Order: sequence, then structure tokens, then C-alpha cells
Amino acid sequence: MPPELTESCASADEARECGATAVAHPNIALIKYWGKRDEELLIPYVDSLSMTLDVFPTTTTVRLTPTAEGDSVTLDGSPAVDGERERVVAFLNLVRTMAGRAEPAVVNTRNSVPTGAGLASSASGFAALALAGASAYGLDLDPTALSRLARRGSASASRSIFGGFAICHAGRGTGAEADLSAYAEPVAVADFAPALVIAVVNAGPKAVSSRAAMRRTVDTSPLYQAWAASSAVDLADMRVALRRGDLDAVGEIAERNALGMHATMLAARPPVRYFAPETMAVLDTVARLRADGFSAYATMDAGPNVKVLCHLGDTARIAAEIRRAVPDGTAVIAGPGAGARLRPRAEP
Ligand code: 2P0
Repeated sequence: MPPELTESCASADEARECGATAVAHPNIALIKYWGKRDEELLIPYVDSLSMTLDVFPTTTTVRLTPTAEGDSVTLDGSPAVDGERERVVAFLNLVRTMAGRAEPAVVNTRNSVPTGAGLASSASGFAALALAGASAYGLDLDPTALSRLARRGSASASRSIFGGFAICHAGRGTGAEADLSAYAEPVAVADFAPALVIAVVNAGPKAVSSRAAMRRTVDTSPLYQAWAASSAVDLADMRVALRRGDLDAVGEIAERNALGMHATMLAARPPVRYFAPETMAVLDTVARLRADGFSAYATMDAGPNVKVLCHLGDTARIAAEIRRAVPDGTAVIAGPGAGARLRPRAEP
């Protein structure tokens, strides 16, 4: 179901009363986005494909404050710090330019996922901000345009506009052509019940931001171009596997794509290494589960946490094995979740 922009405020007078609250979920890429060919427009080098989760929602309210001096940004109850605030304000400036409006806004965001830990908080965060911001400033965007807008906050956010599985097109050309052609859309899949067991081995912020890590990888890793080429093959194979509902094929392709992405980072100069000892313990557990006959496959993002793709019916056993391997960590079970949604106005 496409998101509906039910709340909007078309005039400055109306804007005083006007606000919008949106909820979005993170997504985990089964075919990864890594590297940008345009850092201002956030245009990826490669297509990516993800599953939106049904856990860790971000809830964001945007309320216009015509008499305020500037924007006010609160993240989990505290004023957003420098870099975070700048990113949100830059995004609001983009929304205001698109809407032909100038009023400042109050932005209030609550994340239920640890921020900056490779658990896709920027995906849910900018998907929710795009939807709430577009609505508050009276922009009437279809899902494709909303996905393109979310991409300007964080490229992975373009995928969280949609529920279930979504592909993000890297687009073609440069400038306006690239901007128009880089967006996400839903992907057709068979009727099957995949799940992810998310092994949170370290919920602290990552040492190197994904933005800096991608840049260094593209600029210095001799393996980057080879991975990007193989990722196009992985994507084509993944689409076939999803259409068939073949979880083992989906898992094998996702695992090789993720480990290949990390190989590009390990070969960067200086290297970027997100693996921790606990990461290896979970990867060993996944290998052992597979040897015991379970369908269990690992994928990892810009952090030490591991997401294990498996059948919904196996999640309790796999989560128990992960907890045994990493007693200080946690294991969260996730299934496919909904796309970004506006909350009815009566709710807080
Ligand atoms: C992904 N990741 O496809 C990949 C795999 C991490 C590893 O998208 O710079 O927060 O804001 O576009 O989207 C994380 O990077 O980066 C990411 P920006 P983003 O999910």
C-alpha cells in the first residue's frame, strides 16, 4: 500500500496549527548499497534490495513554528547535536524549497533502535522525516517522489518508504536525470515467511560513519569495482530467488553480497573493519546451524551486529543459539514490516 499524505497545511495561517507525525521502520539490505556516485544528491553506485522490518520503529513529528527564529530538533528527548542537527536542517531546507515555504519547524524524533550502530536508524529516521516533513509543509508527493526525497536524507531511507521488499534503483546519468531516476519501489516476492534474527552484539555508535567508510572504500579499495560488478549479478539472482520463495537461495546470495561488501572495506586504505570478536562468534554459530541442517544465513551492515536470515519457524532456536554464543548480546526477531505511515492527527 502506498503511503497516503492525509495531513497537510497549505497556508501559513493553517501552519500554526499544523503538524504531522509519521512512523517508519528500518530496512536491512539483502543486496547492499555501498558507495555514492554523487555525494550531494546521494546517488548510489549500485542498485540495492532490502526487507523492511516490523521492529525498531522511528516516530517523527514535524510542526511548523512560523514565529520561531530557526528549526528546533529533538532526538530521543535531547536536543540533536551538531552533525545530526545539521543533517535534519539541510533536509528541511530541501523540503521548504520544494514546497516554496520558509517557516521554521520543530522536529521531534523517537528511535527505538540504537542510533548509528549499523541497525539502519538513518533509514527509518529519514523515511519518517520525509513523510512527516512533506505532509507538514503541504507537499503532495506520490510514493516514488517521497522515496526520492527520503534518499536525499540517507540513500537507504528511500527503501523504508515501502513495506516488505524494496529495490532502490541507482539511477542513470548525472544531475537532475540521476535525481529523477534514483528511487525505491516494491519488489514482488513469493508468499513465503522469511525472518531475520538480529544479533545486537554492540549497540554503541560505530567508530567510522558509513558515509566516511563508503567514501574511503570507493576512493582507495582495489576490490570495490569488482564487488560492484558482482553485485549486479547478485541482484538479478536475488530477484529470481525471491519470486520463487527460495529462502536458501535468498540467504546464500545475501551472505555472499554482504561479505563481499565487507571485503571491499577491509581492502580500503586504511582499512575499515566493522567485525568484532562477537561478530565472528555469531558467524561461527550461523555456520554450525547450517551444518546442522538449518537454513541460516548472515548479513552485516556498517557495524559489528549480524542479521541472520532464516525461516520464521526457526527463529526461537536460532535466537537461543546466538544468545548462547554471545551472552552479553541480545537477539531480536524481525519479520517483514510495513512502509512509512502518517499517524492520524488526533494521536500525540
Ligand atoms: C545498505 N548501508 O544498503 C547499506 C549496507 C550500510 C551497509 O545504507 O550516506 O545510512 O546516508 O546514504 O544509507 C548505510 O548507509 O548512508 C547503508 P547515507 P546510509 O543498507
